[in-house]
Amino acid sequence: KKINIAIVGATGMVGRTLLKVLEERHFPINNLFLFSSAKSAGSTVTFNGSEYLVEEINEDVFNRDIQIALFAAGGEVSSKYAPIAASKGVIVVDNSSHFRMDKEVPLVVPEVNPEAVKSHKGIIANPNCSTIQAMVPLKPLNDKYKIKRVIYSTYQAVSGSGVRGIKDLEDGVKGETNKFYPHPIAYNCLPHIDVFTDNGYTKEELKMINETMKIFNNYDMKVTATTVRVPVRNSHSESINIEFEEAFELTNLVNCLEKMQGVVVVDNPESNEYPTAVDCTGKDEVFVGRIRRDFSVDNGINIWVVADNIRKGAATNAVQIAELLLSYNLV
Ligand code: 11C
Repeated sequence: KKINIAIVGATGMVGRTLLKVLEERHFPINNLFLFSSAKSAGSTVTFNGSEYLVEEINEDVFNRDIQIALFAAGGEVSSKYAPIAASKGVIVVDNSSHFRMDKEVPLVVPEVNPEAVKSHKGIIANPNCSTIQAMVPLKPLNDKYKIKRVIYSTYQAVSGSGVRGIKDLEDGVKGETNKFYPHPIAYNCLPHIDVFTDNGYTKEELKMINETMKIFNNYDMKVTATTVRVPVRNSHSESINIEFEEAFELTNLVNCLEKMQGVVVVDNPESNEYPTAVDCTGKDEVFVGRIRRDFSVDNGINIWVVADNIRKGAATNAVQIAELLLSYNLV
C-alpha cells in the first residue's frame, strides 16, 4: 500500500532529514507534498531523484488527498494547522512540544510504547529529542527492575536549536560575538535550554520529566533533570542515574540492554570505547556505555546515552511512527 504524505516545514533541518529518512527506509509514498512558510516557499527539493516544489502552507492544502502529515515547523505552525489537518482526516505526526502533554494525544517512541498510536484522534506527538533517546534504554530496565527514580544530566548539541545554534557555535569558534544564545557557546556550557519557568526549571527539563512519566504511564516515577547546551555540533549525550525497586545482577542488566531493539551497547573502557556524539551522528540507534553500579544506593546504575538528536531524536522517530500506522492498518 502506498500513501500520500505531506511534510510541513520541509526546508528546515528536521524537514530535510525527514526526507532523507523516508528515502533511506523506502517508505511507500504515492504522492509527496512539501509545505513551508512563505519565506522558503517556491524552492525545490529533490526526493528519490525527482524535483518537488515547496508550497506555502495555508488552511486549504489539507483538502487534498493526504493520509499522513509530518509536522516539523515549530509549535506555532503546529498549533494552528495540525487541528485543521486532523479535522480533514489527515493523521498528523507532530514534532513540536505543543500537543505532547494533551491527554487526547499519544506520545510515542515506537520501540517503547507502539500500542499508544492506536488511541490517536488525529494527532500523534513525537517526544522531545532528549526524552526519546532516554526512553529506549530505560524501557527494558523498567520492565525488568521497575524504575523508582531517574536523574537526567544532559549535554545537548547546538543542532537542537536549529541552524541559528550551529551558526553561533561556528561563529564563536572564529571569535565572533554570540547572536543567538545569551552567552558564548564556543568553549562554554550553558545550563539553559528553552525558557526558564517559575519553579526554576527550564522548559526542556520539564519536558524530560513530564514526557518520561507520560510515556511510561507512571506518574509515581520520580524524575529530575538538568539540561545543558554544550559546544557540540550534533547528537545529544546524557548521563542517566537510575534507581530501581528491585535488585539486579549487572551482567543481566547489560544483557537486557544489549537485547533491546534500537539500543547499541558500546562499553569497553579498557580500550577507551564508549559512545560519543561525533561517532553517533548519522545513526538511528541509541548508544549506551559506561554502564556501572551506583554504589551510593541499594539498586542503582549510571549510564551514558548518546543519539543523533535530529535523526532518532526527531526525524527517524517520526517516520517510525508513520511506519507503525501502516503496520497497524491505521491508514
Ligand atoms: C534542544 N530538545 O535540543 C531541544 C530541541 O521540544 O521539540 C527540541 C525542542 C522540542 O534544544
